[in-house]
Amino acid sequence: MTKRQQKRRLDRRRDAAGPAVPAAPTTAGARSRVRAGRLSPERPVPSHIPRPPYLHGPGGFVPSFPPGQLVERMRAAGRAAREVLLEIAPAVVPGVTTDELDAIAHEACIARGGYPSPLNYRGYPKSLCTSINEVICHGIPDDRPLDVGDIVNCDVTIYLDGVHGDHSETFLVGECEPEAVRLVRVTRECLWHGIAAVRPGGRVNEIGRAIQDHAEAAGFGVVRMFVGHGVGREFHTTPTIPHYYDPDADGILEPGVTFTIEPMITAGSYEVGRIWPDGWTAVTADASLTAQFEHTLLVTASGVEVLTLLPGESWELPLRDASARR
Ligand code: EYL
Ligand code: CO
Repeated sequence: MTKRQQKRRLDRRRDAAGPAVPAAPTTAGARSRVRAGRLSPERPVPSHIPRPPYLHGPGGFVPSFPPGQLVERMRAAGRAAREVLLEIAPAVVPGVTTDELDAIAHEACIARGGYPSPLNYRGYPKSLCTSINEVICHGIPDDRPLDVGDIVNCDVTIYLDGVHGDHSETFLVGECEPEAVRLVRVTRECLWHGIAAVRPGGRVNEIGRAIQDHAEAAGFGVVRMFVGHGVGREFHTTPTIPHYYDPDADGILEPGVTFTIEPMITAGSYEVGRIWPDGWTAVTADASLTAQFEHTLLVTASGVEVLTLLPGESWELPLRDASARR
C-alpha cells in the first residue's frame, strides 16, 4: 500500500465504521457501537530519537549491540513501557479522547529517549493502540471522548536502546456494568494464569491451555486470530503464542526467550468480525465486549521474569511456585 492509499483509508474511516446501532447488551441497557472518529495530524518524533528498523528503507542502518546486552536492554525497555502505561492510567476518565491518551503515550516515550513503536509500523498512524468495548485490538486513537461505562485497552510499545517493550491493560471508565467489571477482572487473571504456565523447557501450548481453561470456566471466549509473539530487536517475531490450547504450538520455551502474552477475552463470540476499512480496527463478530492485558516476559533458568513491571512490582516466579499454581 502506498502512503496515499493509506491516507485515503484513514480519511474515510468515519463513513466506514457504519451507523451507530446498539451493540449486544451485557447485563443492563444497550451500548452504542464504537464508531470511527477523526484523526489528529501526525505527531513528530525529534530527530535524536533512534528509529526502529521498519522505519528505515531497505538497506537502512540499524546499530547492533553485543548479544550479552539483550536481556538488560529488554529489562529497561519493559520497565519504560510500564512507566508509560502508568502515565496514561490516571488520564483514562470520562470525557478524555483517545487522541489525548495517544499524546501522553507519544511524549512519555520520547521523554525516555524511546520511539513509540506503533507509529508508522505497517502504516499505523498513531503511537498507542486504544481499543474500546467491542474493539478487540489495534483501535486507532481519535477524537472520540470516552464515555462512562466504556472499557478501553491502552497498548503501549516503546523502542528503547534497540529493543521493544510491549505492555497493555484494560481500564474501566467510571462506573461500569457488573459483567464488564467481571470480564476485565477475568482477563487480567487469564494473563497471570498464562504467565504461571511458563516453565523453562516447557511447551508454548501450556500457556494457551491455562488461559483458555480460566476464560471458559468463567463463561468467556478466547480470541484465536491474534496471538502473543516473540519481541526483542524486532517488534513481532517468533515464537507465536496462542491464547487457546493449540496442540501444534508444541515448541519448547528455552531460557533467554523474550515474548508477550496478551490474551483477548470476549463476553460473547470470540470470532473477529470485519476489520474496519482503516485496515486495523478489529471488532468482535457479534459486537460483544472484549478485554485484553499484556506483559513482555523473559524465560529464565528457573521460571519466568515479567519485564513490563517496575522494580517495586517485580514478580519473579520460581519454577516450584509455577507448578503449584497449576
Ligand atoms: C501486526 C498483524 C493483523 C501487533 C501488535 C501483530 C496487525 C494486524 C496482523 C500491535 C500492532 C501484533 O503485539 C501487538 N500489540 O501488543 N500490530 C500488531 N501486529 C498485525
Ligand atoms: Co504485543
